[in-house]
Order: sequence, then C-alpha cells, then structure tokens
Amino acid sequence: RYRKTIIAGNWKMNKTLSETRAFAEELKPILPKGKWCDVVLCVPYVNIPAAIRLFKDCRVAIGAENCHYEATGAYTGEVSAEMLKELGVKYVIIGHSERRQYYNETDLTVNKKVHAALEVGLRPIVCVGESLEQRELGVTMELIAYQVKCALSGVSADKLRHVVIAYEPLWAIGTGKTATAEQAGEVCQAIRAVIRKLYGARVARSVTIQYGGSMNPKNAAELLAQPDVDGGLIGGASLKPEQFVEIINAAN
Ligand code: 3PY
Repeated sequence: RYRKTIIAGNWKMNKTLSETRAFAEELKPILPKGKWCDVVLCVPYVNIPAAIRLFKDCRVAIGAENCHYEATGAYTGEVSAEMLKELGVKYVIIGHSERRQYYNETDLTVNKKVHAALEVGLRPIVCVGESLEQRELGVTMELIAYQVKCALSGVSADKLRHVVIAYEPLWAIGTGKTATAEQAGEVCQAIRAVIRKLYGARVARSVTIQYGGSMNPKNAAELLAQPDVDGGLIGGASLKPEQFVEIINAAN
C-alpha cells in the first residue's frame, strides 16, 4: 500500500456541545486500537475546541466542514483556515456538494480554499461528484476531471501529498442510495488517472481518494475493497458511535 486509508465522519449541522460530549464518551471505549487507517471527525465549528479536548488522547483527528479562502478581513460570519489550525484542527472539508448547492461554492472558490488550507498546513478533503442528470447524460468522467483540475490548479506536487479527494455522487448523498462498489471504484480510478496526468505516477499512487455518499456498516467493506477507494467520507453513520466503529473496522 502506497497510501493511508482515511475514514472521516462529516457531521454536517448535527450535534450540540452536550451531544458531542455524549458521543465521545460512547465512542472512545469501543474505538478499535488498530492503526492502519486514520480516523477523522469533521464537526460544526462551535464544537471544535471541545472535540479536540475530548479526543486528544486517542486516534481521532478533528476536522472542520468548511473554511474561508482569505486569511483575514471583513467577512462577517466566516472562519479562516489559520483560526482552525491554531485550535489543533488537522483536516477541512472543501466543496461539499451541499455547500456547492446551497452556498454558492464554485470550482473557483474551492480552488482558493484548497490553497488557503494548504498554506496553513491543514489537509483539505476536496469533494467532487456528479448529479443524476449529469450521470445520465454520460458526462460523469469529464465533469469529475474538470472539478479535480480546478480544485488542484496551482497546487505543487509536494503539497498534493496532503490533499484528500472525496468522490461523492450527488444522487447518493443523504438519499440512502449508494453507488455500487464498481461505480465508486471506476470513478475513483478515473480521479487517480487525472492526478497521474497532472503530477505523474508516483504522486498519483500516494493520494488518498475516498468514496462518500451513504456509506454505512453494510456497504463499507465492499466499497473499501475497491483498489482505488482509500477510505470514506461518512454522513449519517458517523453520528452513531457503533456504526462509525463498524466502518472503521471494515477499513482496519
Ligand atoms: C453523506 O454520506 O451523505 C455525505 O454527504 C458525506 O459527506
């Protein structure tokens, strides 16, 4: 294996501070000790300081679900990559389809945010994915290639080692529908081919590419068995300690 498997939870807008504490209390005793895969929890901004404290002495790294692309300035309500870094955050989700859909995230802002994250030493988890209409039109591979190229524009080969790509087909997000393992594997393989073209084979082999979109304890093992699927970005199942642990076990 040339790259690490990463199992990352995406809590979205779920869990208050007290619910975060309760989750940590339940998860820590049942968290498998094996170290092969990295484990990340991306939580709402306000829960980050508590989550960092609660998971300090275990293998769970904390991530944010978004950041701003500027370092500082007049952007009311926004949070910079450096603010996250100073708290001890290690990862940040960039360009989740919900942000592209509801908050005007574009391929250009995704690229700027990737640079902002890398600049301060955060690992971006860059989300790409096609809609059902795009899949049916037969343009999935072209669209994914375009999104990946836009996101990585200007990123050096050296910095690319810190980037994680998450393939999340929009039709599988929060719908309970999952891509088949073959569909997921095929697109993740195509993403690696795009990176190979841009950066060469050695770099492409080292990049972690996750599948996301209704990954759960039932389908995780099959998805993770695909040679180019190096982990998962997990929505609903990451809110339940025992389900999240089952997925970690499928990757360990
Ligand atoms: C999902 O599993 O629905 C996700 O969007 C994970 O990011």
